[in-house]
Amino acid sequence: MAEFDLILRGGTVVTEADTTRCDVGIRNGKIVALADDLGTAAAEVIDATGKWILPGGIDSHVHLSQPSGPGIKMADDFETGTRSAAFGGNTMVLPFCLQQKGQSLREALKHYHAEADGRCYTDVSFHLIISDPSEQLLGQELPALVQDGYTSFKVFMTYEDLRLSDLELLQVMDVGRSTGALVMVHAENHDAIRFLTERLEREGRTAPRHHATSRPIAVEREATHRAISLAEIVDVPVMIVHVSNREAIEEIRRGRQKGLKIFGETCPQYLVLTESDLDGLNMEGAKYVCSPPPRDQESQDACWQGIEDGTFDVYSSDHCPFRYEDAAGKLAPNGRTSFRWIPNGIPGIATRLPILFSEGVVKGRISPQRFVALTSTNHARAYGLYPRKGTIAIGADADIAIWDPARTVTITHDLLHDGCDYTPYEGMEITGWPITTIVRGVTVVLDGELVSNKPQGTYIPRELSEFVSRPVMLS
Ligand code: DUC
Ligand code: ZN
Ligand code: ZN
Repeated sequence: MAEFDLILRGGTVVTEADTTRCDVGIRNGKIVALADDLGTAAAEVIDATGKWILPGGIDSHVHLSQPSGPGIKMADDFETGTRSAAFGGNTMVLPFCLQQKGQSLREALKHYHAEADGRCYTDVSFHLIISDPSEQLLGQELPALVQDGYTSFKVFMTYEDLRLSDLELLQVMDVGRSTGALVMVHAENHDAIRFLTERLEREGRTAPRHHATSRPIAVEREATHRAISLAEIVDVPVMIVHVSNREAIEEIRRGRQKGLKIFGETCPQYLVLTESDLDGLNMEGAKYVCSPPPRDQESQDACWQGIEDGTFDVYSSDHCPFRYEDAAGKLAPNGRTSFRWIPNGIPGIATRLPILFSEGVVKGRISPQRFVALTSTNHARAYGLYPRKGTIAIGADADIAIWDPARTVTITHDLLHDGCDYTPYEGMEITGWPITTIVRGVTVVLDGELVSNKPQGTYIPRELSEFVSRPVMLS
C-alpha cells in the first residue's frame, strides 16, 4: 500500500514564517510529512516543480445565499460561491448567517446549514449577524452558540433593518467580552448616510456614483471612532471590517496606541478601485456599488500602507455578488430611480488572492510570507481555526493552493466560475495565479479544471479567536 495518498513534489512551500523547498506528503486529509524528497510512493503525485505551495486561502468575509430584500437575489449560493472560491485558491470561506428581525439565531442557522449542506467545494463556517439583540438572545442563545463553535459575530452601525443603537452595540460587545467571541463591526454612521441620501435625492442626484457621495470618509471615520470607543468602554477586542481609507485606519492605530485590541480588515476594492469607477454611463456604475464605497488614490495608498505595515490583520473579499443584467440584481427597477435601491455589494471571491499576489508580492510591496499571513494564517488565528487551518505543518488539514508565480492572466469573468455575470476587475493584468486547489487532501481544482465530481467541503465548528487572547501589539 502506498505510504501517502498524495505527494506534492518539487515545489516551494511558503508559510507566514518561512519559504522552504520541500515535498509535502498527505494522508487521510492531513499533512503528514514535509521533507526534501518523499519519493513517489503515493496513490497520486502532483509535480509542483517551479510552483509555490501555499496554505489555501481562507476568506473570512463573504456573503452567500443571503436574503437581500424583496425582489432581490444574491448571485451566489453555496455551490457556485465555494466553487469560485476554489478556483481562486481558497480552501475555506466564512459566510455570514444573517438573523432577520424577529428570527432566532438558531432558526437562521438552520436555514444556512440546509443551504450549505452537501453543496460546498471548500470548507465553511459561519459568523452570525446580530440584528435583533433581545434579552433572550443576549442572555442565552448567543452564549450557547459561542459554546457550539459560532465564535464570531458581526454588528452593523447602518442599514434600517440591521443597525444597532449604541446601547445595543454595547450589549452585544459585552457578550463578546463574557464569551471570548470576536465582534466584527460594520462602521458607517446611519443617520449621516440617511441625511445625505435624502438631500441628494431632493437635488435629483440619484445616479449610482452618488452612492459614494452619500457615504463620504467622515461617515466611516466617525463610526470607526465610535465603535472603538464603545469597545474601550466594554473592554473587548473588536475587528473593524472592510476599512477603506486613511482616517479610519488612523482611528485603528490610535486605539492600538492606547493598548486596545483593535483589529482591521481591508479588501481588494479599496486597493485597486476608486469612486470614479461608479461614474460609468447609464447604470454601469452600479457594478461597483458597495459599502463602504471605493475612495480615491490617496485612500488606496493608505490601505496599501496598512497592508504593508501590519495595521491590517486580514485581507478578505467581502464577496457580496448581485448579477448586473438582472432585475433581481444591480438593474433592479427602482435602482434607476435612486442609488439607494441598488443592491449593495460586489463579487470578488475568486479574484481576491490573485490581485494581492500580483499587486502586492510581484510588485514588491509585501513578502510572500506576509501574503500568506494576510490571506490565510491570520484568518485562521482570528476566527479559531489555527493550527488546524491556515498553515502547512505536520498535523494540519491538507488545505493547499499551488500557485504558478509567473503565470500572466488577464482577468475575465469566464475564469471565475461564480454565479454572477460580471467582475469589477475585468481586463486587469495579473501575474501569479492559483492553478491547483486541494481541500483536506482532495484535489478540487487541478491545472485550472474542476476535478472534484461532487462538492466535498464540510462545515467546521470553531474554537475561540486567538486574537482575543493574544497580547496587545503596539504599532
Ligand atoms: N457590508 C458588507 O459587509 N458587505 C456588503 C454590504 C455591506 O454593507
Ligand atoms: Zn459590512
Ligand atoms: Zn460584507
